[in-house]
Amino acid sequence: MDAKTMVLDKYSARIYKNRKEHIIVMDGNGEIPTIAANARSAPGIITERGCCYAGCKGVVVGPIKDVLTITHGPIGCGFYSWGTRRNQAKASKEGEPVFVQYMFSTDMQEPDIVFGGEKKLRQAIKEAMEIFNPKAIMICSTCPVGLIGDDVQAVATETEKLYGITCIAFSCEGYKGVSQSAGHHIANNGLMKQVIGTKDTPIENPFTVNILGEYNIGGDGFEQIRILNKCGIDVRTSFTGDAAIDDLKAAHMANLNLVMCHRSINYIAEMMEVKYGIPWLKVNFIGLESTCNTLRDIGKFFGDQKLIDRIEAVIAEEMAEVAAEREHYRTRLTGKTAALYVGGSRAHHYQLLLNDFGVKTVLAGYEFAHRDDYEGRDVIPTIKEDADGKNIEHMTVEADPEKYHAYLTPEQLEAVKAEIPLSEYKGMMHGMEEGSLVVDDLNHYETEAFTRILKPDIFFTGVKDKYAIQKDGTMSRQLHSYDYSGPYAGFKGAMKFGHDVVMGLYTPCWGMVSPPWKNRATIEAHIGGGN
Ligand code: CFM
Ligand code: HCA
Repeated sequence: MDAKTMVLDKYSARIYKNRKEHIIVMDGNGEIPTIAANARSAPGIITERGCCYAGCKGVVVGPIKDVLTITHGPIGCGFYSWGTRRNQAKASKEGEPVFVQYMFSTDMQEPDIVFGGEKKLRQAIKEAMEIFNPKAIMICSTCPVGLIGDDVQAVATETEKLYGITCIAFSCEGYKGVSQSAGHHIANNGLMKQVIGTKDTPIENPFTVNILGEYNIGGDGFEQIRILNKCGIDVRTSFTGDAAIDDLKAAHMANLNLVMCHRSINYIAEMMEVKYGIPWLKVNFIGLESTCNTLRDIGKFFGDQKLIDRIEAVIAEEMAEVAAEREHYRTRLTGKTAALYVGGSRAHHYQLLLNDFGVKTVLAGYEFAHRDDYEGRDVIPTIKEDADGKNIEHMTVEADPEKYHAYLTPEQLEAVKAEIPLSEYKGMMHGMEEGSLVVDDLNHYETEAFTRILKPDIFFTGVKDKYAIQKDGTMSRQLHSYDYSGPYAGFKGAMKFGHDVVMGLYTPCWGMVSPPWKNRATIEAHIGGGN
């Protein structure tokens, strides 16, 4: 029996039918199969997914450093999203605030659920103004807020008038989507409507970009900006790692958007292109080869010979600097195998970094990606409207008569599109080897089962399953938080990654773990009811 059949075999007929569409065995003939994605998780299954609030507050809104974000809801939601992704941030200049290490919440109690929570929200805003005097406040709603009908939008409008600051409310109740993905969309809409384009700070350098979908986990964004600056490219802002609200407001003045994590930010990328004329380029700073390709693509977009030469000089210098260290890790890692299970883009990006060190991927999956993230952007017209789509506004924008600007003429843009991934990305399945598995919404049972069958040397995943995997005798590293290491992006980050993986794999402890399933009988049962 192959791995997929062995794992599915334990399911009842109902769950089998559901899950079989989410698990693909790559056949290596170059054709990209269809996968079921962005659908509700099977009831009763222990999924690793998060909620809509996590996607909006935890991922997109939370990292904005000088905005005070209030979680309107019971304390658990705020606690869960309190700095846990280790988004790094430093003050833009002396005296400027950084709020990311705080967690602000209205701490709703039963009486607030019964009598309404708006009063408590107003009080929280008043306290926030008195103690911190922020230039902007964002409100993120959790499940009960939507259920009892608090009008958070009205409170935000009132706050703007009362205190003369920017205040935005996000109705990102956890239940609004099947996963974090819905929250990304809601956050994107809010930023597009009320932030981007509201401050016209001109750029000083024509080679000025924004980095979209970079949240500065472990300082990844810092390393990307270091490299870009060295090439002579300015970064107006990241979305939203280490971002300052005033820079986000003036993001529409940049000449190119670089898209790191397309899953979480493609909505803004597309809308900024239509409204402000800024093309977007899919980039990847994870992996040495990927970083070099990305830099060369940016050079091609701007088409300036001096810039192109500078980029080549930076690549040569940086690659020479890491050459010996890379070889050290490569000799220790070549031939090892890995499984990766992360949110919506890292399971792809990190396969390329692993390739740099000769590590083969045997399984890769996403928590909440859509079909295009697996299969490639060209399948978008064939995707059926999903559960999230019905709950979330599909914003349409038009060209802004005053702020629209184009760095390239339409003819130049077409010509350069033939060479670099402008407005497009290939899905994770492209390039995955014959026999490797792609699994959408991997659950706890499948994680354990696939680990035992495929026996990867290392399983990259998150906090919910890392320890179960390690107790099973397989090394696991968190690709969300980097286990508080990093950065892993760019040239220097790739070395840090190689270092951490070698350190972990060459620790003798893995051979000493004796998982219970090896020496004790385990209960065998079917999952999902039935027999
Ligand atoms: Fe994008 Fe992210 Fe990811 Fe993501 Fe996330 Fe994240 Fe992630 Mo955790 S935005 S999809 S919603 S790269 S929080 S910084 S690590 S699951 S793979
Ligand atoms: C989230 C955040 C998360 C969780 C990480 C994990 C993150 O999905 O709400 O499960 O280890 O990166 O912090 O993805």
